[in-house]
Amino acid sequence: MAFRRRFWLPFGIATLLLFCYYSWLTGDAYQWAGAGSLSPLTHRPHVDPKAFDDEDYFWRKLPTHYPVKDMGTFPNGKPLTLPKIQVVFGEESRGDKAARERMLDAVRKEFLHSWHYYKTKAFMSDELAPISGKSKDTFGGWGATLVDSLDTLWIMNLKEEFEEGVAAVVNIDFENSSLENVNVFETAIRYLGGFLSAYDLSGDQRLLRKAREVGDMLYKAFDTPNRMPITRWDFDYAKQGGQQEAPGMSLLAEVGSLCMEFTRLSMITGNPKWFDATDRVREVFEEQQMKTQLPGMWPFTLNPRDKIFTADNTFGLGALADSTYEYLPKMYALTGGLLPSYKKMYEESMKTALKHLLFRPMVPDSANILISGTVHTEQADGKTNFNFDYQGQHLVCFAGGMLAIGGKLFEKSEHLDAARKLTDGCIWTYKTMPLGIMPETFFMIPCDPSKECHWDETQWKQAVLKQAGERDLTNMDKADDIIAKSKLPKGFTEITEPDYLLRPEAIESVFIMYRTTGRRELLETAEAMFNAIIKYTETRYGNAALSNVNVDDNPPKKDSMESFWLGETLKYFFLIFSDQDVISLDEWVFNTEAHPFRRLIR
Ligand code: DMJ
Repeated sequence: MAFRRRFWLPFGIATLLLFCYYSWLTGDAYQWAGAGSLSPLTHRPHVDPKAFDDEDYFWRKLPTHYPVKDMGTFPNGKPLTLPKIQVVFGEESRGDKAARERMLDAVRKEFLHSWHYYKTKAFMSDELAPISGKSKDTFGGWGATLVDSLDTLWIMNLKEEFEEGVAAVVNIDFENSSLENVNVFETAIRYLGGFLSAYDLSGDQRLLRKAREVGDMLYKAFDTPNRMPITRWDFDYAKQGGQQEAPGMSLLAEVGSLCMEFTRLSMITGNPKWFDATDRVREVFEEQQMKTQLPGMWPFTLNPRDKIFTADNTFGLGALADSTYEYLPKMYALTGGLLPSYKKMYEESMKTALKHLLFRPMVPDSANILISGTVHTEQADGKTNFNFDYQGQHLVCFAGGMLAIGGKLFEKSEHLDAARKLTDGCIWTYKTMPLGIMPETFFMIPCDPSKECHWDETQWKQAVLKQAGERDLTNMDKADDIIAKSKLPKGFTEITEPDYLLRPEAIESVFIMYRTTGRRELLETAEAMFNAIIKYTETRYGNAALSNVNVDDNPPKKDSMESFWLGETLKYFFLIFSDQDVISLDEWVFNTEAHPFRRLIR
């Protein structure tokens, strides 16, 4: 016995040491580097501080005018066990699997078509012009399409192209910009988000270094007296060390949706400064939330200079606002539930949105769908009146996915119900349009919520007349004339912007609904959407935005392919046909540009 014990002791110690060394090497250990608390992150590569901690980097060395005095830190404690977001998928027949794999090939092929021409004709520029084959710099000239595409390349298992991409991004120079005025939000979601996600997936330290460079650059936009960010940022002035101030007017989405990227960067590097920067913004959002003209929600424009968000009276979930709301449940998921303020803000905002913004449109097949509109408040005689725009937007299609995630995380069945109906509203719109593609913006007629919702042709025609500004709502000939001239499908009262800009929001929500419900018919929906989009957008050099989807054939194209086509739209199309454990929503959370970040999980 004594011999055995003596023999096993050194062996046991050696094994333990080996295990510790391995854990240190792979980073497969507890980590919220530097911020005080230890949290388990699986499959985290080891972070070598020397690889990214360059004290001499230009944006880091620039003197700070308004230094932070009381740097905030990430909360201590273990991440919570949060409810599962994804459903457990059942067995799949061989035929179904084969059909899915065919779609994966089709999506990958389409990606490679655009990628190939981006590489040969526009590499390192922000965008490829898909008709002329020229290049464009629209987002600082730092290779937006390249950075936005890196994680898609990884996910599609195009590792050679990924390697080539990583080797190229190393040379991006964030000390100079092709734009005088840099959009901080777009830079954060596309570049910082792109680098962080590609790093989270691959563990390549070169990507972390680039993320830190962008992070240090953007951090300078927070060097204002009250530490609120400048959203449209004078790059050269900042570079020359100018004294800055937050603007008196900024767009909601551009102030409210920097937190995921900044927080993830702090989580990985262990430097709390980025977390601290957006946590100060969060404090103001929380403080102002119930004081606005539609308590619970924030208006489209804010005043960061004075930290007052009460002046504007227009509210919605779409353009100008969207990702602020999207990031509330996602921040909670990202940080393992350690920031309850985001849960609270999400719950308050959705209580208001569900009550005041969603409407059921009157449509010929009486489909039970929802659309999210826009509301203008008006204060009169101590009362708030609401003026509603029954407007639908492609951009607002993200909301189904957001409510599905929030509904699962916070166990709210009414959110799951709204998520389904909102996503079905987008699917309905795709199906109803002549090319099978949803337009950018349109108007519809609401059902009266106090009555059963049935199609009424006369009521629709009256709504068309009203939308056109006609006074005589009985003139049915005039209504027929407008309907014929504008080619209005039944249910729509106007198609205000008939473009399709290669946007992802509809397939994003269809993907999230599929992962959260397992409804197989969503795969058919995705296939139909994909086929329609490819049929009409494909060009010799890539895929082009369409300027009118309300035609029977040959939609006119624009010489534009935004980076989100490869970064978002095709990624979501690929993921819906992938196995459910490829970027599981229980391990990853997407930023608003579809870049998956690793969640802090127990
Ligand atoms: C993307 O850049 C992001 O999703 C953003 O939040 C708004 N929409 C575009 C794509 O449509």
